[in-house]
Amino acid sequence: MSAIELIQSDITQLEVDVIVNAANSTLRGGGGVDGAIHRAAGPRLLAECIKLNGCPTGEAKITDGFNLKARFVIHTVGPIWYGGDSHESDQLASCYRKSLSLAVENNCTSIAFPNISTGVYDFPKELAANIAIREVQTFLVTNKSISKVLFCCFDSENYFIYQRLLDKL
Ligand code: AR6
Repeated sequence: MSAIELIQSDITQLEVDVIVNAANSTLRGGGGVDGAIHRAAGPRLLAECIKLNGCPTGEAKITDGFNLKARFVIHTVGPIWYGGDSHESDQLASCYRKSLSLAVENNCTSIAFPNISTGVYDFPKELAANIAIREVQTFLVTNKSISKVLFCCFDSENYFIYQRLLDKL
C-alpha cells in the first residue's frame, strides 16, 4: 500500500505528526495557508517563529504545533515564480526534501504538505505537483520511517491535478 495519500481539506484540521507551512522568509506569518496555520495554532507560534530569525528560500525550520492537532509545524519557504529561469523548480524540490528530512529527525511518521508556492507565489500548479510527487516518492524509497505523506489540497484545481497524477503511479 502506498504511503502517499491525497485529501482536499484545511491543513490545520489534520491529525498528523507534522504539518508543513508555506511560509515567507521572515517566518512572521502572512496570508493563505500561513495565516490559517498561525490562527489555528495561536499566538505562541509567532513568538517561537520570531526566535528562528527567518528562513532562506528552499530551506525549512521546525516549531511546536501549539493548539494544532499536529505536534509540529515545519515552516518552509517556497520560491516566488519568476518565469522558471531562476532556479524555482530546484528550490521547490528542496522545500519538500528538507521538510521530509526534518520530519524524520524529529521522529515524525506522518506529514501533511500544502501545495507550496502555488498561491500568491504563483508557481504553475501542474509543475509544482509533479515536483512534489517526485520528491516525496524518491524520499520514501530510502526513508522507511515515514509511513504517511498527505498531499493536502485546498483548492479543487490542485486537487484534480494531484488526483490525475497520482492515479498514473
Ligand atoms: N489549508 C491547506 N491549504 C491551503 C489553506 C489551508 N487552510 N489555505 C490556502 N491553502 P499560499 P504560497 C493553499 O498563497 O503560494 C503567505 O502569505 C492554497 O490554495 O498560502 O507558497 C506566506 O506568508 C495554495 O494552493 O502560499 C507567503 O508570503 C497553497 O495553499 C506567501 O503566502 C499555497 O498558497 C507564500 O505563498
